[in-house]
Amino acid sequence: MSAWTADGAVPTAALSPAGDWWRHAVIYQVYPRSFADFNGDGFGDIAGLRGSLWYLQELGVDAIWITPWYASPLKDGGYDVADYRSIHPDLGTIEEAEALIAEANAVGIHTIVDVVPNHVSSAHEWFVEALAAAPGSPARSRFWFRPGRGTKGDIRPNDWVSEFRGDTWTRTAGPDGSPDEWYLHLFTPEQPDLNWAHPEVRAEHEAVLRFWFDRGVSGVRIDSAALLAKDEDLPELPVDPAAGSHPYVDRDDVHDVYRAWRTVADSYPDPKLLVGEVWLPDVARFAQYLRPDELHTAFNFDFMTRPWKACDLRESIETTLCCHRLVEAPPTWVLSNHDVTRPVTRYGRADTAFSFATRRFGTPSDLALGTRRARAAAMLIAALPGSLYIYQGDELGLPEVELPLEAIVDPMHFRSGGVDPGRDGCRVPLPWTSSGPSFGFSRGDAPAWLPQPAGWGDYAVASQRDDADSMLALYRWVLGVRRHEPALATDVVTWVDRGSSALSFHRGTPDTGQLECLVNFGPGPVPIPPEHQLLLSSQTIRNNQVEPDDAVWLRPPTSR
Ligand code: TEU
Repeated sequence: MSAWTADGAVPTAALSPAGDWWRHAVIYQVYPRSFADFNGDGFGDIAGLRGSLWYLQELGVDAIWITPWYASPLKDGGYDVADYRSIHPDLGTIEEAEALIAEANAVGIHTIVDVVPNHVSSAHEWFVEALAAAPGSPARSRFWFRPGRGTKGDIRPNDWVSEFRGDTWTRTAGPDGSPDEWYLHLFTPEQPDLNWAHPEVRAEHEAVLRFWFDRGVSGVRIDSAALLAKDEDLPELPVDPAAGSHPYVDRDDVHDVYRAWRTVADSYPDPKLLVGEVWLPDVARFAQYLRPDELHTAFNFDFMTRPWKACDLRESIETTLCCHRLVEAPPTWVLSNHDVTRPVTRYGRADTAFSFATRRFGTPSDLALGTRRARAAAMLIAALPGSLYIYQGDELGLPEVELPLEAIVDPMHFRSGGVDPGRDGCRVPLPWTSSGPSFGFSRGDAPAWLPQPAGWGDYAVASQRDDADSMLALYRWVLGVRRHEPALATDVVTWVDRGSSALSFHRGTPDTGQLECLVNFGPGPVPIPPEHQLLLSSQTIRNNQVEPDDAVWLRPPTSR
């Protein structure tokens, strides 16, 4: 069988001009191993992405962010990078990556690649060299090697807890096999942390940025961006650290790194975009990363993790708009990514918030309800000012998959002692056709690298593409209206009172024309206000009412 392909002509478009395209962009996150497999081995590849650009054009995105595609032992889905200048052989070659970037650029799609500066793979040549070198050697000083505590050195240097749970130190062995120093890893032992006080670490990453910028990428997504700088004494965690004084989260000197990166990014004629993965509860500290000489944007995890409640989401929107305004950075809106539970599943649960700490097997979800809410959520975020991120498959309404235990590969699952199902459930390969051995994901007969559940074909691109009621059709409408609607190009958000269970705001001004977005979070219907023209709705509107968990975009009567 062959993968389903578009029959229509592929429209051509020029890349949007230099400048601040990213302020209003729709950025589609590609997890390449799970997107499309054209060489037929069961792993998605660059060929599959190149051959599917038509789909992203049709969807109407401005850019793609590609999660790590580099050489890697895959101990953490590629976030253990062994070599930034080569592509993992399952995915393709550096020449194919260059061709993809050029082809995407030619059809108006910017490319963003992932950079993982906090750590490298234990297979990276620097770490291999460090292990072979003696304690105190220059090769070890690029990492955090320390002697253990206690008379035998067999107690780890401190008790920091891994971002993936468990401890953060692994003991090495000397050439004769005897126990030696320990090294720090905030994630898995196969991801040793780099020492960002070391000039070679800084220089190498700036060279990596140039390597990819020179190949035509428009920006980088920066992994775990707030974790790089460390207190060189590696002290135990204080009980209640003051902002900026935590031993490794959000230290003040991390900003020097991004100021230097901004200089690199701005040295190009078409300035390059820096997008930070910054998980910080303190919005004022978060905003500091977005000062004019640092990152351009950062993911809005506050909004992403909130429950499906009008007051919570309104509070998050207000805080977001306010903290970004202070530094004149555009907000971003994110419903999910490759680390978190899919929205249609999350929004159908009793607890609709997201937290890494509470993920459990067998959590029930009402998928019909979750899907209804995810449709409304897509309309809500697309109506807000700033840029949007869409994680691959959310536009198809894919649910989180609970994989059989033997299929799980995510270290988060294993490091939780098997309690947390981990993140594989949102990384299951996309269905392109309603039938076939891998639902069109693979052009060969190899099974998809993560098993697709029965019924996966119901979500296929081919089945949704011509169905006006599908999630895919809704996303295309939403992005199409967003692209052309002058009211949505402004920064103006004016709240409108439609009752306590609705969230409603106007965009635009009398000059641009206005658009009202109304989302109903309550148990009963909300009437469409008189004389408002319906532009778009997340469900078919009956009796002029917005039903619970639905959203509408309206044209107010005084507008235009
Ligand atoms: O995720 C970072 C990550 O896991 C942290 O956000 C962490 O959960 C947070 O600091 C908790 O406060 C990125 C990638 O998105 C993920 O896929 C990788 O596994 C991870 O980095 C390690 O590179």
